[in-house]
Amino acid sequence: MKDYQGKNITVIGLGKTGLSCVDFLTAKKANVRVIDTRKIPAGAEQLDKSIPLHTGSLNQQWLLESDMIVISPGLSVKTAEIQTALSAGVEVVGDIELFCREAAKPVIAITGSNGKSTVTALVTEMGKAAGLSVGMGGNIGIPALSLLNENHDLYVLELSSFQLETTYSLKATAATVLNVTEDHMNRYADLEEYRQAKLNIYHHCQTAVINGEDPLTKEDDKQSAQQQVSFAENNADYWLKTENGKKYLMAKDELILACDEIKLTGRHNHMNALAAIALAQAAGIKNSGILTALRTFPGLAHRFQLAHMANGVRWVNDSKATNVGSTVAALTGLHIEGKLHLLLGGDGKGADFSELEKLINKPEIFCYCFGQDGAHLAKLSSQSQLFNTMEQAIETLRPTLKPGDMVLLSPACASLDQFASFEKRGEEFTRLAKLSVAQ
Ligand code: T26
Repeated sequence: MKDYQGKNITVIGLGKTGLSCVDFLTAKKANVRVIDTRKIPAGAEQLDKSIPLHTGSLNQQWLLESDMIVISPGLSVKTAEIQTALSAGVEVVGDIELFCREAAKPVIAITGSNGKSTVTALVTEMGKAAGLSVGMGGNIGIPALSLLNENHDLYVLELSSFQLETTYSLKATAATVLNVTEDHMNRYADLEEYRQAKLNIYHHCQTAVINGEDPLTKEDDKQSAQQQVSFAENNADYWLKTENGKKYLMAKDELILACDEIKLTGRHNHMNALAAIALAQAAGIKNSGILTALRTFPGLAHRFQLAHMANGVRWVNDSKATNVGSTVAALTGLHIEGKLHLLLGGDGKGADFSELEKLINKPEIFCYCFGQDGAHLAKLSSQSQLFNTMEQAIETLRPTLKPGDMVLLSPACASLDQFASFEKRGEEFTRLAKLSVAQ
């Protein structure tokens, strides 16, 4: 369905994305109703009073009266009321599906357990530096539908596994699953179910960009991309050449840039850079733009960001580390002169934390655990302390800080048990970090 005029369409889940769906569908002259299971949903005050709104539960009757349901990534398709509507023949899609049916320009699509926002922003900068008008959106915080009618030449979308579960019409020019490590086990039966959602990104794509070091990112026979390229340190199309101890980003035999000429640091970021180059080249972005963006892109807020430096202590905000793989990436190859004071905690979403054990049991690492899964995390290492809140943890470690130390918030958990979002958690960390100068 692409002609929505006169159709009864229920949008489930408000917030920025739900509002973008309402705007899009009302402009298409659909009869729109909105449901949100929250009593007071985010964005309710911005919803036009003429749009019927049901809150606090799912309204099964409204769902069954619908020609189509547009479901938020925040609500599981497995929910009984949604399954009942599906069984009754109601079409259930997400906002990304609506977007894909309309988009008339090439789409670069990016998913993965980690690095997807970084790669999305970097590819966007590559396109812009090459002179294109680039519309960036999706899970990165800008609803994809809000990009339509902005006259872009190219779209770059960050897509979550939840968004990919309800997307059918994506035909990306280039698509990648950057990596698959455990996340969202509170919503998936197992890693394979989560992976299968992510692999949907390759369906009907022109070029699949796979991670040569992560077999879980390879397409299976259900997807069938026209072409496949790989990124990895060795034996890949996009790779890292090492010469006299110096590393270089390579595209086949072509030298792109020395790794020390890019602002992103760490091995995982070299992989992110290779993936971005692969996607950009597959979409025909000129090398001049690719090089400019690689040289200048500073990385994202809340992603291993230096929040404050005082008295020789670095305070690093990696609040975006909402899963174990992300914290593993932060700790791998990290060199610190003094001690590392690591803040861990929040909602682990049913994760297995054991991979952290070998990385955090080191003489120079001290763990400060908090939140819903704090006790679980504190058991992983001998030098750990348990607190209720991140603030209490920081007030305890603050007097012990010495020049050369690092305080790192890389919590391996979602923030939603104690914060509105990982951004708010990162802002709170930064505020507390900056208190350290005032004495
Ligand atoms: O910010 C953090 O700390 C962690 C965020 C995670 O671990 O990745 N987020 C999610 O898991 C997640 C977030 C999953 C969104 C899906 C979607 C959104 C959009 N963000 C979130 C909640 C949309 C709707 C809702 C809630 C709804 S919708 C509905 S109906 N009833 C709801 C952490 O309660």
